[in-house]
Amino acid sequence: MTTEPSTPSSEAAKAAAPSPRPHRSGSRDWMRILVVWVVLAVVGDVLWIKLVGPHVPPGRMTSTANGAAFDFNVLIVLALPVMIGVWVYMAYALLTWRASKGGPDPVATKSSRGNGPVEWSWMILTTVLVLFLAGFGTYELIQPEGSGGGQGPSPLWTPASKDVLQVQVIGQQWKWTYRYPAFGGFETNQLIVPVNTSIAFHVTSLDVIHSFWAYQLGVKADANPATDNVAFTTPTQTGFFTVRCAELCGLWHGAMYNEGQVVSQTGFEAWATSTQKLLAQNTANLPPFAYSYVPDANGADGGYYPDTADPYSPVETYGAPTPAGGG
Ligand SMILES: [Cu+2]
Repeated sequence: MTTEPSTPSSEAAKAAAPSPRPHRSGSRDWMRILVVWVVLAVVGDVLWIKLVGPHVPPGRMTSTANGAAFDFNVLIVLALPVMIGVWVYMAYALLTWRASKGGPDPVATKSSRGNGPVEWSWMILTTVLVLFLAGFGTYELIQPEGSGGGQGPSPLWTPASKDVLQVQVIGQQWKWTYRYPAFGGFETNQLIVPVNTSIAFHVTSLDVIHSFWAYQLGVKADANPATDNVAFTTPTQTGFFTVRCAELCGLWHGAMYNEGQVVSQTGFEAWATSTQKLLAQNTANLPPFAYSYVPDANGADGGYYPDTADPYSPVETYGAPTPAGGG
């Protein structure tokens, strides 16, 4: 294409004639953008996967934590190229298609008003991406462990394993206690769980609403009074984890935390049987194990009772039978 010298005397001719070159985008521009974009997107994704991916919270301590970290990485690996694409396009446009002094008017040309291929490919690509992520997210919510985040008393999605350890989590102003129905229903403020074992946390509350958040386990479930909220996970590494209350529950909400531990299966067995013996006297004075409780109404005993007005089915379909005397 030829360029026409611009002089004051040729104003009319200039208005009638198509705009002169430098600011029209051609296939060479798109090729350059594509190459820069692909290179930067691949570099960005590889750097993320190698350097950041392995350290993404909440870590790799359980199946659910692993799943959350994996999902986060998938989102980033798909989102990074989109972000880099926008930046590359913007930088290229600013550098190449900007108006130059004495040059043609940059908004006078047809290509500045729209570009069919760019608009269509942007719409189709982003729609496919968002729909794919919606499907992916839904699938990831239920695999591999069922409802990691707590799904009420009868979860739709349960672990494949039938051998599930039941651990009850009781929120109360302002601490967490735990009961182990498979070991006589003793109650302790220590949360000890075995590695490589499918665990069902039965989360409930004795007073206001709390939220059981075992950070490194990747488990967070509402603790509501008179409710048995179930969350599944399988620890895959031993070690310590923190438990916090994640629902503003009163004056000492911020102090409502403790530390739990994932131990070996034999270590757990030894701890649970010895604690059952050690606490036998206490357990005898506790209300029988149940999946939810009501607090002592007049506070005379300072205790709580099995929730006999439980609106839910007393038959547990996903694990332990209803304990004797409970419900
Ligand atoms: Cu709380």
